[in-house]
Amino acid sequence: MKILTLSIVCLAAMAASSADAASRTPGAALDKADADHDGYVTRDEFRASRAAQFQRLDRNDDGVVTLSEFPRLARSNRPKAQALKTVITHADRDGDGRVTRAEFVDGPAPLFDRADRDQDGRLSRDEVAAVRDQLESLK
Ligand SMILES: [Ca+2]
Ligand SMILES: [Ca+2]
Ligand SMILES: [Ca+2]
Repeated sequence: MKILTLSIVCLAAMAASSADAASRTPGAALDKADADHDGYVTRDEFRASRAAQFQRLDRNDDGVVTLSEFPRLARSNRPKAQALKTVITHADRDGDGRVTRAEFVDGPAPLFDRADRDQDGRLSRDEVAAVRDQLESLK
């Protein structure tokens, strides 16, 4: 349950940091990850979407994300700042207060693992829909 909560926070932060209104829900973030639009989100596509996400979070483009990159967010929007803090804390596996690209992009993907019910390494529309329902029922 803890892992699922983290995934939700993670996706919420992903959605929050995106300027694209269509990606403001966790489910939409997953839909968006299907880069070749074949109806399946593969592990590579999921990873690529995390890489894109990292790029958006890394505002000064130094390959490291820290909370100090979001001074305005921290002041103006508490829930988002809290979500971001949680994401950074969990992604920061060596605990140095900075999240590197490797920590963020190559870290474990509990949401993907959980959503991939038949464990074929890709998420079908049904699998994405099921996890979206789950996430939305927890709101
Ligand atoms: Ca795909
Ligand atoms: Ca770190
Ligand atoms: Ca699957």
